[in-house]
Amino acid sequence: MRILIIGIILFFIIAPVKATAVKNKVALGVAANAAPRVQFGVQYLQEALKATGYEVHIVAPGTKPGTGQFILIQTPADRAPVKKESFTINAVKQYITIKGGDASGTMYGCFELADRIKRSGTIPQELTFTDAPEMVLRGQCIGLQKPYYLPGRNVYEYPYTPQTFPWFYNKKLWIQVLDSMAHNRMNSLYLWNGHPFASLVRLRDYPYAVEVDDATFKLNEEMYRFLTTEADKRGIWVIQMFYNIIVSKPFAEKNHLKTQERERPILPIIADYTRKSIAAFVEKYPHVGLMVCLGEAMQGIGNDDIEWFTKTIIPGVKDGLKALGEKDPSVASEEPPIVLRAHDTDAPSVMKAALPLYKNLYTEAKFNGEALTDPRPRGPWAALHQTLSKLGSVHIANVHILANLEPFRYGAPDFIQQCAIGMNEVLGAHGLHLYPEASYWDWPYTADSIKNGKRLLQVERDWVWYKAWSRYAWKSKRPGNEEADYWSRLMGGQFGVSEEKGKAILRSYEAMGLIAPKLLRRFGITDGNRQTLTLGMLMTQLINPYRYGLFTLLYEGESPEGEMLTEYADKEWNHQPHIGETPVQIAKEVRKHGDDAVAALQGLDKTILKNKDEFARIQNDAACYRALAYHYAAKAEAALFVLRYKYSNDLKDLDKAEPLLKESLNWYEQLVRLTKGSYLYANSMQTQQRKIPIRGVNGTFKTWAEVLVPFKQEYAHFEKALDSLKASSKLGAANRTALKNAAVQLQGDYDRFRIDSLSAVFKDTALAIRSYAPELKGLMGVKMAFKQQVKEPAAISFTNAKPVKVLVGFFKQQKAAFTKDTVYLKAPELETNALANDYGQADTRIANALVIPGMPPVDIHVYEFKAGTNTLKLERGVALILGFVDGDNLVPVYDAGLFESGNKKQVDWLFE
Ligand code: GTR
Repeated sequence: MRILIIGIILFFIIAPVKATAVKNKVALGVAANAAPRVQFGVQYLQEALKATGYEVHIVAPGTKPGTGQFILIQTPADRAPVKKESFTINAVKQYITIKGGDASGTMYGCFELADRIKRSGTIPQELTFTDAPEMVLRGQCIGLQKPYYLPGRNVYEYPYTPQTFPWFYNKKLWIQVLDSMAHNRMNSLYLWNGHPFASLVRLRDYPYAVEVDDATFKLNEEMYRFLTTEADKRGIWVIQMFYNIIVSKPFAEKNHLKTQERERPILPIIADYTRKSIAAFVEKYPHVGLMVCLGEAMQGIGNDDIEWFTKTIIPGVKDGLKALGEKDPSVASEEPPIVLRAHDTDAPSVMKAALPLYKNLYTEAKFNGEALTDPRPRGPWAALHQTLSKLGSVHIANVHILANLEPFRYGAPDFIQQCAIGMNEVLGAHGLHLYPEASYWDWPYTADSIKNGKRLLQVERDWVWYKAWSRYAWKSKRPGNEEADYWSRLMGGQFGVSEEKGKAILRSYEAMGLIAPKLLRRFGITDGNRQTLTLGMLMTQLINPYRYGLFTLLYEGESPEGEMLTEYADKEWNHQPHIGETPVQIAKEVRKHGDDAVAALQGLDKTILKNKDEFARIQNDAACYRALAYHYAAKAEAALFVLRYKYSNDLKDLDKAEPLLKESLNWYEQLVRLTKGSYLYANSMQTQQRKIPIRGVNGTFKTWAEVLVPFKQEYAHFEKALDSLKASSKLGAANRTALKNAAVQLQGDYDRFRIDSLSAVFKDTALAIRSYAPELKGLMGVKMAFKQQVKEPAAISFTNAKPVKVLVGFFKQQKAAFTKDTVYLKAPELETNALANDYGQADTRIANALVIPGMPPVDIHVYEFKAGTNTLKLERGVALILGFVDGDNLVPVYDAGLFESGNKKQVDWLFE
């Protein structure tokens, strides 16, 4: 017994001595010729050990471990096949092995051990740990794009130059970004651009196509090599994305073409130029992948996308490979990977045609459109992903532009984790392609307004965003309590406070993180960046979303089952049961999330030890989110009373809406105050593509202060309308005057039709008008041939002495958004065609304007032309040309409510 006690005492005396001795020296066994990424991992481990107080020596891996601490780092070549990027750490007393399934795995093993040592302050003496990623591709993207168009250029057209993208040439910044990606275990970096080739390769047959000067060209080559080498060292694969069909400006000018034109067929010269550009790129940068967007400048209907992919792009890659093989036979057999985007194309059909030709193909589709709304997409949207993920190639879920999160911070790990689980379980995705959290078009900066004009970096401000997505892309299912501890520790650490206080910060982030997804999926017009959610919505957008080109997929595929405001009001009035998530429920929930977000941070500011300014900004974001939530909630409730009035005709319903509308306006004013001085803008895409709540041309309507003006106007209008309604019950119907035919000389032989009941509208069918919006009466339409429109694009030339507007009727498509309708021409839509507003045609003017029995409802858009000889070009697909009116004729914007099944009353006039 005595001996035992002495033994125990001795053990306690000796043990710490021994531990200190161990802490002093560590030998790392690494091969001198280890792969660069292994060396990168070793370097990180070495730094962690040094920072914890160890003395580190690198020795040959075969060195016999002595008495001290030894860490053997290996990528054994002879192991049974293991998962890519996997690793195992084994620690038995002072002997540790890190074994990677490949060089990346070994690097991640080094990171894992280093992080454990940093956390505990000591080297583990007993550990068996194996890890491998769930998602094989974990990537983030950076846009070589700007918030505005470059002079004389169109959307996506941004040559790589130091003037436009100074950050692209900043090596220090790249290292910071790549380091943070590597430590988050991201393995792919996508660069987005319309037509990057003319900044990176010079073609023998088209030397004039290069669109940067010689010095810049050289610099671009240097930067591209630097970037790909540094990325590779960190296990990151660079992928260059491009849109089709865009050509360089000098190429377009020399060949008298437009740089991009959706209506044009595939021209041999463009195909040849593109094929050669791709070949030259593959030859020059064989380790860079390609991501292909078969849109937005290609014809929507027909087989152009399949043709282009199989006859231009894939052959271009093969040509490049062949040329490479002739120079260096060792790389000839490796097919560089091609990622096909499902955006604006029928990806399943394209893949079907392409897979027999090329094996190394990946697919990619947007997760929740251009927003974050729902972890588990449904319906047609989920079906697209599922179809693609079953092809046998790797399918990647793309968290695209976050149009509903801009510009505030987003750091709700739980919501992100649910999304990663949804990607796996629902969509079958094995890859993640992550956009910046906000300010995509303004990389590398955030929208925060900081003293002295300083800018914050996205890579720093949005660290939670990047860390959380990568963490759950690596492994999605992790116990909730462990996750809460993990994030609380990190968040507390950021501000030098305890884990307990970190928990409060996490609570705030989680609450904030639910507000924007819920708001958009219950009240939004679109999942696209056509709408900036955080700027609010007009009342007419809430009560009549159809008029603004409602993107129904948002509700059918990217939201849990539930009801829109209009459906809810209809069911209430008809005493029908509600289904799923309701607007009333969401109004209540978001108010609570706003309160929780603010409350969790209350008082903490006094205890913050580090990064005080950033903490104050998070507090401000929480207050912004609360104001936003209350603003939307009150406005949605007001909208429900307005919608009720449609059925009840009872002014008391409008009376009930009034104070709620006022309340929402008050909250908006608060948002204006909170964002003034703290944010430069709400949205980073500041071109005319943005429409909701207010058109954002030339950088306007990007702040809350600007949008407050129309919000006040609609409130004032409503008050007046309500007063007059009370004074006289007559005011309901707005007076509308008929539009007048303009004098236009058509070139060619066309039959015309007069808009009236029973008029036949096509040359080759008996389809005829039954009813029409009153202002269309008497307009002279042009009879098109239905069958021909299905097959070919249409072009009508005409001469007009004065400016004219052409009214074009689009049939509402019946198919899901990702497939291409094979009959009807899709109305110009900025979600899939960024040029859709060149003639002012993007907006629906008169919705549901005609009834042609047997045909879908018709929306009218207007194309504006100057005096002279003009050509209206329409892509393939059936549409109506309903007439020409003088340019100064006001075509009203409203919903005529004409459906085959009957008329529907509108109340938009109360607000405008
Ligand atoms: C459009 C969006 C563009 C771009 C594009 C795409 O809807 O307006 O900014 O993101 O989608 O997916 O490439």
